[in-house]
Amino acid sequence: MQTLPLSSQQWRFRDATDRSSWRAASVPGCVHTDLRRLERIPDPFWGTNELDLQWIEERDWEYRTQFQASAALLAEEVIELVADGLDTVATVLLNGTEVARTDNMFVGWRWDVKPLLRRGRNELVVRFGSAMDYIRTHRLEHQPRETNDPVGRCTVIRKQQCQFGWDWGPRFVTAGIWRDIRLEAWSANRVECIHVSQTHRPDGSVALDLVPELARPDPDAVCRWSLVLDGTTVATGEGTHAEVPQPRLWWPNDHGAQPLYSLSVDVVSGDGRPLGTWTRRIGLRTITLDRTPDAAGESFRFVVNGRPIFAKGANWIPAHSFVAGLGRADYARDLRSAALAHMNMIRVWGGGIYESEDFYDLCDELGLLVWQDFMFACTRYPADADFLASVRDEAKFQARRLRHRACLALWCGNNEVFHCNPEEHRNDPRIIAQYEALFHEALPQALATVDTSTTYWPGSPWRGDPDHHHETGEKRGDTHFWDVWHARHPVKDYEKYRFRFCSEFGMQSFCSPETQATFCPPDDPNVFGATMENHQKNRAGNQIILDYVSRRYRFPKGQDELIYLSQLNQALCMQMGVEHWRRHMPHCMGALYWQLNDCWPVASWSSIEFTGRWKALHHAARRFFAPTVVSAFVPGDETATIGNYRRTTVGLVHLYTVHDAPEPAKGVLHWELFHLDGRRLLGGSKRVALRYGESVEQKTLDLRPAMERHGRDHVYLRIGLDVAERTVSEDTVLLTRPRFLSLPRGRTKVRVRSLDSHRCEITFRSTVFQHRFSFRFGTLSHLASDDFFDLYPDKDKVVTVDFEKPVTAAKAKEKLRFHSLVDTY
Ligand code: BMA
Repeated sequence: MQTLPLSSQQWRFRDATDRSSWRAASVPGCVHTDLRRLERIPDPFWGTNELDLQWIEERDWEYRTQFQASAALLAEEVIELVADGLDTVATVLLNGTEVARTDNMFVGWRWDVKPLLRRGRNELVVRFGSAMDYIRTHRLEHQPRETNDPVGRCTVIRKQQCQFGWDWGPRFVTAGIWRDIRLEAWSANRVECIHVSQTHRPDGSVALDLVPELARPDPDAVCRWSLVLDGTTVATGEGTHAEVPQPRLWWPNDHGAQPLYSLSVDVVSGDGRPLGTWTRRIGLRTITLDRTPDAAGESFRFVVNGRPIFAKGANWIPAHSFVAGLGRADYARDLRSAALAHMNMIRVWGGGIYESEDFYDLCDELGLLVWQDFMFACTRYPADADFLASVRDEAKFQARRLRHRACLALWCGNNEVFHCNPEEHRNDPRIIAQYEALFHEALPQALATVDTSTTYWPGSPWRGDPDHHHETGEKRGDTHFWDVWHARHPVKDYEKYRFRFCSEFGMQSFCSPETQATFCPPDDPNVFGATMENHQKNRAGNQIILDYVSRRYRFPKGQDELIYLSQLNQALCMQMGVEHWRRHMPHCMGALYWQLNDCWPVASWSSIEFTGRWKALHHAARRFFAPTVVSAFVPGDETATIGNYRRTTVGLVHLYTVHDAPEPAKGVLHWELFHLDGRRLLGGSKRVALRYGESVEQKTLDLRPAMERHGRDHVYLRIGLDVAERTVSEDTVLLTRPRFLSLPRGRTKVRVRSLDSHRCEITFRSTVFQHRFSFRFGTLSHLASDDFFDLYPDKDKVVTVDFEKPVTAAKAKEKLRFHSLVDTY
């Protein structure tokens, strides 16, 4: 097969509405990034620029290129124009003749264009109609009632939905050739792909079945395959069956290694002609969603290679408002951070895109299981015949593209579509029929023809039926829990329910002052000013942040302190939820918080800011998702008010160990109650056995006598778990709201030692207890092994810091600034 790349040709584009002059364009790309590169629009993320750029979505845009077709190319029997992604309402013309019209961003296209091609110069034009215009003129009978996000009728088009604005994202409705485009010319036949299925036998042996899928069916075609692991060919053979010698299994992060075999299949036609080679990396593993009836209802757990896995992770949204230009490095930054925080699952949420190959490559490499939503979110969708046909094509295209991936754990029909229907619609037979046509028929039926090994789950949340009460989530299925945040319930409400799997829950925070500086004009920096308000897309967001912050912390002396407190609160909330569900392992087998990343700089639920900086939450996640943790359950409420009086119902502290590292271990659990003046009031330790998949209540402490004696505002409990004489998990339990603590002020000593040109070791030592100590280096970009931790009196805390650019110890020390909770007021 011959390939003529078209993405790398010179492209030009213009506003087709007013037929402005042609200018240089990028492919893959989109109109917003092209306009920006040419400086025809200002930075879309800066200030309130977003509001002035809405005209772009109302225009039609035109892209064109010229290319040479050689005699050798034209000599092939079939010449196809292949577009991996067009966004979205496109008319494709080759040498002035219409080739096709498209209206689905999520499918790849392939058209036979040989009759239109000529030797020498050819011209390809792709005209993009305004998506807004399409929405206003198509499927007018479809009038969903918007209940969640500002989407409304944009669901009549198969286009990345969050582009129309979301509660964390701006409205930038793009147009463009957003993935690769090329000509493929072939004769006789073409290899579309190989359907690989794995058989794992009880004796540990693994076999692969290889079914070639060809453009023209050829029952006599022969496969010659090879398997390469770490650069060494481990097996070769002919035929559709492959035995893998000494198979090495692929495991999720923290459960084992991620060996990836490169599988290459040469297909030769019955009459001996080579038809093409298909090469992909595969991981040997089985993944099932185990839903077995049990005493509580029905399990909901992923089982990998026979081992039930507690899913730890977060929800993924598109990594940028303009996804076309993203590359491996962009994805690597956040996905590596996810793996560093001990995540083993990422949910690709249904209001964005099916991600790029780079994304799934990284998930394969890092051991991040992918819960893959189909791209439907939060509102009703049409179900007319054309729409369903387009969705079927989309499902088959995506499943064919991704089914061989080691990381692919689940196909999920949609995000919250059923429950976003207003109450009266949920019982409307016509609306139920539409829903079922899409999520119970079209999608699973299309999938069944293509991917026979990955489980399909119709929606998230789902319980096997549309019942979405919390009590049902304690019995079966997956749950989105938004009582904390959207409904402003107490944070302690995380501990109210024993869900089987919590696939969404979240708390917002502001992004750091450093990230804020990348989009906020210096004369409008106030978090409630025009710019910052435009970078807060949840209408009630700022109020809810303030509400939760005020429940726990003192009135901060400035905005930087407010930002820091918002991050502490967010980290605390997610810790409260995750540890509760981990303590209920194996009844509960998953906690995926909302959300990992941002698509622009904004106040949001993310744990990683748009600039890549870790919020307090991401550092906390690294602690609370660790394979072995000590976790305190403190019944009652340290924030309770009874009548007009502040009362505590806190007195007992239950200490748990939670272990999901594959190897058993022996540990020492220890606890110490301290007075804030430095006195040690009580303490103890216990030898504990740590076994896979077990959460064990190891010790109950009755702190009432000590609290009565010293006052709960003057004490803190330090807990830790050591394995092999190393502390693997530690935390501080407060018995009052932090704002009532009489935190002492002390001195902090710092030693900075250079480890290499980009890396320093920093040792902090404080004379007093400091809660949620945090440090920064101004604009020096870096990743620290820990931050937002507690400093205990006269104990060294050692962290390593990797800087993006070379830095000396002296420079790092000069830039270093630090503070802890006591410094916020
Ligand atoms: C969830 C998601 C998103 C939304 C988030 C925060 O339900 O599915 O639609 O961004 O809540 O409100």
